[in-house]
Amino acid sequence: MTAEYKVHGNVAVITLANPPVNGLGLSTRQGIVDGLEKANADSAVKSIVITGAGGAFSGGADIKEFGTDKAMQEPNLNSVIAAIENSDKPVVAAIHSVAMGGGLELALGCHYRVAAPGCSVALPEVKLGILPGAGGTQRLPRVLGVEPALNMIVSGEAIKSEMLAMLPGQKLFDKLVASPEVLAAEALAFAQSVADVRPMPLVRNLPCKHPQGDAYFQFARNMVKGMSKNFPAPAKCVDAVEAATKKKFADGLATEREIFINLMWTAESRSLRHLFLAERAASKIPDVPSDTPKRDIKAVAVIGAGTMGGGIAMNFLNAGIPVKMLEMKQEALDRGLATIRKNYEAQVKKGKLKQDKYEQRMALLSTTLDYADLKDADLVIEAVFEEIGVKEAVFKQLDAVMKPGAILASNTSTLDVNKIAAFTQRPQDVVGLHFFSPANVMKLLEVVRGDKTAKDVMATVMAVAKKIKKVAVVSGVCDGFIGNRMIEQYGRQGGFLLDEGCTPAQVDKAIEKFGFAMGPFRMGDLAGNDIGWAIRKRRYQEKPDMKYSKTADLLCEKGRFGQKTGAGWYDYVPGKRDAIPNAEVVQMIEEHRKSLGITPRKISDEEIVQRLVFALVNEAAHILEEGIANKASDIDVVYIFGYGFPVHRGGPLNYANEVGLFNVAAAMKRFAQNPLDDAKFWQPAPLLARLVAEGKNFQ
Ligand code: T1G
Repeated sequence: MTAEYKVHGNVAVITLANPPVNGLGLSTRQGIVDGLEKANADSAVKSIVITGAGGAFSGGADIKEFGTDKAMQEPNLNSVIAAIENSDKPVVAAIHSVAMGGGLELALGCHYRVAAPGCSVALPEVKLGILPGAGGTQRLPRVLGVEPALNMIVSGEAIKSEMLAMLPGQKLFDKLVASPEVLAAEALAFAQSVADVRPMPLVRNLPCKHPQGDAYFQFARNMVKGMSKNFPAPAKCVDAVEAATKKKFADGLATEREIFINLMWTAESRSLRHLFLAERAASKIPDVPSDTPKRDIKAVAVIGAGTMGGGIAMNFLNAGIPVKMLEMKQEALDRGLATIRKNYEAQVKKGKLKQDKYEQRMALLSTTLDYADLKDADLVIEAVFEEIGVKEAVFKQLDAVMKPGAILASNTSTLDVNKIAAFTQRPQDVVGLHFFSPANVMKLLEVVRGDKTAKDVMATVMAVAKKIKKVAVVSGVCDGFIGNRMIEQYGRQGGFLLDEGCTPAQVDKAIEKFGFAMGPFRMGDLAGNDIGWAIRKRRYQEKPDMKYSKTADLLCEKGRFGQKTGAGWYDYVPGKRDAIPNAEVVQMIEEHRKSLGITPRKISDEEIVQRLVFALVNEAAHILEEGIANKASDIDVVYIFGYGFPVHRGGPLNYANEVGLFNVAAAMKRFAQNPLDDAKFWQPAPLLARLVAEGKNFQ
């Protein structure tokens, strides 16, 4: 049972013990009910305490149980809370560290709540596409007030217990103890002090009103509308809390329950729950046990003070890790330092960073022109020009100066990490750390594992990634790793669509309606069309049989590289990012079409989206079966955190599962018959074909 029962004097203590966060899975729920029965049957017991073992009171319902019959099996959480409220003896929740979701709802069902400071209190269900489903929308407004409660429920954000305890008139906590260390003793004493108090207070019996009712909820609905594009849950949170102010408790609870169940079955909620687990699963490497000893990373060196080097350095400075930055020339160093300062000063100006924190971070940064100064770093990351000869020179230098056991990382985005490792005598210490620009902002980090990269190096860099707040995904060595390899197919389809009859604006609008923040052409203008141009030039040499539309080359030959040149697929007004369609570009595309003898056709938004997204899916299937990615959910994580794939779709492979792989393959078969497309590419990857034949999904 994952809830322990022990009697201390005349107080029974039920301790949730379901690591890592005391998720309220079936066995834990059953353990609570059994404990309550025992305590109520024991005449020596006068009151009851419920608390959590380890680092949490409870992180809520067990997310890993969702979608299984256990999640709904009795006693469900509402039944557990009813058992608490119907107890003949007072039940005191002793809350510490984390009280979230169902964990907070459990505490709200108790007669009293004693909290330690520093506890993160939240109803984060909205972040999973649902809403609190065990009375949270009905009880929290009764103890905090309607507005603070609705803000917490709609945002899903955690608030510290001591902050909530200061809210005027709050009835969430009956006592806030001085520190977590005294919580157990104080909760026992509190339980003894209320043993004979009758009637026992119940949150459900408290009044719940808002003085400006309708006007307030109308205001709330308007506020929520803006933040919840593509997500139904936030608006439903407003409905549930409004029900708390207008209905009897039992009816409000029934309203909440109905909304909860409906939201649970939405594709948006399935996507968010998938991503919650996928993001955490990404840090697990099948053949590297989580208890693998890690190297100590106390000091970092960054080579290259350009945009990437500066951004990379900031990640470590933000985490309090000293950084030594190396460049070849002083003016490059000065420029790099100035950029870092500018970035921090902008954050200070916006109130996102305190001046003293900024100064602390800058104090951790030193610079040098001499490789010898790097020798004591535990991890060195090179972010120099993306050319194998330059990488060779750098890694040979590093091999000569870095202390034994230092990790040598390359920020390369396309080059072969095995080749880079072979420039050194220590390939086991070489790894790829592919940051995404801007490196101090983008959360995704592709950790590229060389054939010889040691397991403890992998374990170390995954832990470092978490420390610098990156979402790390392991990739094998191939051209483009996971993300860029897939985006190349996405971009190719974009070019074919132009040749066949679309304008850049039509393609962008279709995929932006699907949920991408930016379509391929606006994205090209942002990143710089010359980057793709350089890759295609390399491709024409390396893979002459790989088909590309020539429109992008024609655009680059006109110097239309995008925002950085003020014009790309679109025009841009200096200082603004609005993409203004350009008639000459459309004419250039039309003339190119004519030169190919192509009669343009009307292409539906649905076909545009399918060709762009299913191109990602098919390439992902190849990446999976080649072992470049360890699992399908890792690829979803790459696309959500690195390429702006719409969160409510859960990532390309989750989306393919939602569409049905049979339907994906059928669409690909249609595309293969289009002579202007690439029939070879649209052959389903063997893994995809196998899954379709077996009627299975990507796992
Ligand atoms: N259920 C199952 N596992 C959970 C979990 C949960 N609720 N929360 C965390 N874990 C696992 C997580 O998968 C990871 O596992 C490990 O704990 C550490 O997580 C009826 C229905 C609690 C603030 O949404 O916000 O209650 O990878 O890396 O940074 O209304 O986890 O080690 O195998 O995030 O210290 C509502 C979600 C559920 C809380 C800790 N509750 N969790 O953060 O560690 S729905 C939530 C968090 C609900 C009721 C409804 C965070 C955390 P592994 P971690 P962390």
